[in-house]
Amino acid sequence: MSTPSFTPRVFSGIQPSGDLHLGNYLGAIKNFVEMQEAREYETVYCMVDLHAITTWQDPADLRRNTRELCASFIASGIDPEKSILINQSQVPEHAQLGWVFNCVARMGWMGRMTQWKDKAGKNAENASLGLFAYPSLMAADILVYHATHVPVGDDQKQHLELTRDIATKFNHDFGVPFFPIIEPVIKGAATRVMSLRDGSKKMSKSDPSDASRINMTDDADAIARKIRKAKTDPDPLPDNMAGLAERPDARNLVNIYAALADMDPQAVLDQHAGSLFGHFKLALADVAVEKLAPIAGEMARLMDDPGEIDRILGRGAERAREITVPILEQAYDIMGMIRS
Ligand code: AQP
Repeated sequence: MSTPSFTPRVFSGIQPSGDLHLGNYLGAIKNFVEMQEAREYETVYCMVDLHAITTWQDPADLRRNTRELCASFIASGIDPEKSILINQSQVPEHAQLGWVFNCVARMGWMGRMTQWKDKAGKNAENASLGLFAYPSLMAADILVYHATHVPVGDDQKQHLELTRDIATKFNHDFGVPFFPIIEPVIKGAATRVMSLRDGSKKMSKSDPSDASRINMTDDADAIARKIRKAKTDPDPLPDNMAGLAERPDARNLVNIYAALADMDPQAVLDQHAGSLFGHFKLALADVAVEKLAPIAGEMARLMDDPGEIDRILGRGAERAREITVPILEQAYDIMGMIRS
């Protein structure tokens, strides 16, 4: 099979399941903006509402969270003219190709996903079938655009491997190099932002403690308070990263500082070696407030006009379908489905 060349295209998405946090911003949204501005790719960014409903979502909350996620994308610098900005359920080809991939992917592949094991836990019998099939819909989200690059946080690495496996199996089964084998883009100083209360746990919207994360809607006071209360240790900052190897809480704060200030973590230590955390946290709070408070303010302004957000998403869906309809049609044709 000779490999065709694909248009360099970026796709990534975030679930509108509420409490968008600093991990989502540094692990994903900040890179989305950088890739948009690099102008090396077409960029498509998505609110994945069909993924959100793999666990229970109150309808009013889902509607509000989807608009709020859209507002956070725009407030962070995603320009709906430069990028295609969509809500997943408004582009039906995602779910259609998702079904095809349910028939390509194997049960064993899905059962090995650590996110499935973590989220279903001991109660797998009661988890939704959608939660189990989540990675196959994620593969469809990406491949229905023939996307080539996918910026995500470190926790999504395994799902992207599975996307590559699904594309490879489809191409092999039908003897056509139809789907690209995607490249994950996991970059920055904070590909895995950890909880402010426990440096061994990922910062996550499902953590019951609000103090464990900085939410993108937090105001300057809340940001500074949460950083002040973040778990640390009594030792001063070392002068190199090796000195943080056994200090996950301290390392997390240094990485967050570096990612927010667009610095290398070592450069942060060059500036702050010898400081105690009382002092370093003040500096970190300044950087965090400077970066995040304007985004929260702009999100609030955009949320005052939900009609405008809906218009942006409607226009995004139209532009997206110019890409997704022909790709799905070709996939169906390759599989022998009658197109007339
Ligand atoms: N802590 C994190 N550090 C770096 N990146 C992160 N991402 C999420 N948490 C971190 C990245 O954000 C993007 C959106 O992911 P999602 O919509 O699948 O949400 P999620 O990963 O389910 O987010 P949470 O907060 O972790 O939700 P729960 O608590 O439900 O599991 C992805 O690119 C992800 O890597």
